[in-house]
Amino acid sequence: MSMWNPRFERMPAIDLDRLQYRLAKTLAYRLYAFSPIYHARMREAGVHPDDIRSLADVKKLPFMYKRDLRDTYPDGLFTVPREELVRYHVSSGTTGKPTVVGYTERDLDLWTESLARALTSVGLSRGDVIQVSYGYGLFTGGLGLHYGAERIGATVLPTSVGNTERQVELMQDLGATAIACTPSYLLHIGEVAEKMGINLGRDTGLRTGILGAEPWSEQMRRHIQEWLGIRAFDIYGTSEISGPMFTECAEQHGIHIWRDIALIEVIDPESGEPLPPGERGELVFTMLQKEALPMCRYRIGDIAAILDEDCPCGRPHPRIERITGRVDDMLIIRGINVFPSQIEHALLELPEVGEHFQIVVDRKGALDDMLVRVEVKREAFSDKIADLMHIQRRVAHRLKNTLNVAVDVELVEPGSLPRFEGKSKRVIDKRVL
Ligand code: DLL
Repeated sequence: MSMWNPRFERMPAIDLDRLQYRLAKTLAYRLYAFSPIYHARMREAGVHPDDIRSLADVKKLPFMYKRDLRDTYPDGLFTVPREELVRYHVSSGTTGKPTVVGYTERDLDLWTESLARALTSVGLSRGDVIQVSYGYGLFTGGLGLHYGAERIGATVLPTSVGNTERQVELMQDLGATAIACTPSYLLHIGEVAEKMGINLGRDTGLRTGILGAEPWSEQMRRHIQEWLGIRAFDIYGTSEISGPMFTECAEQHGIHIWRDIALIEVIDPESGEPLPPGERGELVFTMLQKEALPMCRYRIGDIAAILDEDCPCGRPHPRIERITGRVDDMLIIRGINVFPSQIEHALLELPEVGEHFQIVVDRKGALDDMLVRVEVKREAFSDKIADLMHIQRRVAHRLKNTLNVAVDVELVEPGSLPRFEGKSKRVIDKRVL
């Protein structure tokens, strides 16, 4: 198995412990000296960088939150002078002000290093043609993957999003072996290709998908792999930690987080207390080497668990399980917590319906009400009402079993729900809270 940077990827755990401790302590000093907000927060918590005497002491440091970035818009959390910045990215977010992130030259270098390791770990190298179909521009996906792919010596095809027929033509003509995009965009590309009479697996050289930027399920992976004849890998990151940074390795089981780059914890989102490996909770990231925008104990808002076992690939870097959703996209339907990813999981187990669905949440009186609209597969579509009602009952039954709450189901015609080029928007929340 090839590694991009064996020195770090195979570093013994004991050395990684020492390295993380030193880097975390340096980070605490950096923030204490250069971040007025975090300085104040440390004083309030009664902790000084000198108090960090072991790796475990990192837990004494106060949390950072997404709202800190918004409250200090645009650059109140930056710890370098403007002249040191070589790039900005901006994340639109769903509510309020966007978040602005900045990078020094070294920050970009480390981001690219992280991706070079990740792309190598999924089996890509010089000789591969990587089609980057994440958006280029303010979003971190396009440029992030672009430089990562160039660093490993692969050939980049920077198609960005949109103009899907042309994406398919170029993929064929230039022999793309890998594509990086959101899983929902790959579904769309696959459908458009089929309309053009092309099956991506059979008629192109495509072998690998680097898919992320939104939650997706194991069922979706299976579907994509079987339908398109490729291996699909999960990639994770957020603009606040740089952008897309970490992927699964060839084992396809959990995303490796490089310990020399980030220290991760999983906490109970209510109490803030640490949770043991294997338990799901809110991910907390401490970025150990970032210069422009150092994030320390950053509550990223995503829900995952740290896997307990060592990875057969031999890298002593912890893995996180697939992200199931965000603390803030959890829907509470009549007191029960529901994640859109559970719905995807359940629907993909039913052969009559497809992967295209939409969730409409509304409030009737004091009660939350959820409607799941799902496309029936062309093969299962029928003009007999009785057939459709049978499918509808099966879907409703399966969803109730998975979610523990009854939801309404509406079947819609194949191809009638929106398709997405970037992140999908599956939830329509009509509640006025
Ligand atoms: O989405 C960075 C990225 C680009 C990741 C390309 C992967 C590939 P943001 O726009 O800041 O950055 O959005 C970050 O997207 O907090 C998660 O909620 C979600 N997310 C990202 N990757 C995954 C994934 C980019 N693999 C937010 N699974 C994160 C589930 C993901 N959710």
